[in-house]
Amino acid sequence: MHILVINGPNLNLLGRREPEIYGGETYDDLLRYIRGEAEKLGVSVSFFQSNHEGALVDAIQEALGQYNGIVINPAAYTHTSVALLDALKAVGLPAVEVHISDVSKREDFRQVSYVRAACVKTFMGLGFAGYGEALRCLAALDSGGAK
Ligand code: CA2
Repeated sequence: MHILVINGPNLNLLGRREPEIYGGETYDDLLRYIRGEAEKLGVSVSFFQSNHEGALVDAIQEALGQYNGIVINPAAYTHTSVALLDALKAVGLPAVEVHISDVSKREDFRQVSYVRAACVKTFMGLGFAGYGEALRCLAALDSGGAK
C-alpha cells in the first residue's frame, strides 16, 4: 500500500515558532516520525509539502493511479480552499485530514474545513500522532477493516 502524505503552507517551518501550539519538533522530525509509523504498519509513504495552493492541487491530481490513499494537512488552506476539496473529490482516493493542533478549540475562522467533506476521517489535536492514526485508518480501510 502506498500513501501520499501532503502538508500545506508553513508546515515546513515547524518547530521554529509557536511551539506552544505545534510543539518544538521540526518538519524533518515529522517525516521521521511518519516513516517510523509507516514501517510498523508495512505501508510505503511519500511526502509532498508546498506553500502554494495550485501545487497542492497538482499533487492530489497526480496521486491518482500512484497511491492508494492520501493523508493531508492542508494547514491554512483547510479553511479557505474549495480547490483542494474539488481535487480530493475528483481523484476519489480515500483521504484523511490531519491537524497537529486542535482547531476546534481555536479561532472562529479555523472552525470551517472545506476539505473535510472529501475525507473519510479527521484527526486533530494529537500532535504528530495524528499522522500515525491517519496511516492506520487508511491501512485498515485497505485491508477491508471497519474504521
Ligand atoms: O494544526 C494544524 O496542523 C494546522 O493545520 C496548522 C496550520 C493552521 O493554519 C491550521 O489552522 C491548523 C498552520 C501551520 C503553520 O505552521 C507553523 C509552523 C511554524 C511556525 C508557525 C506556524
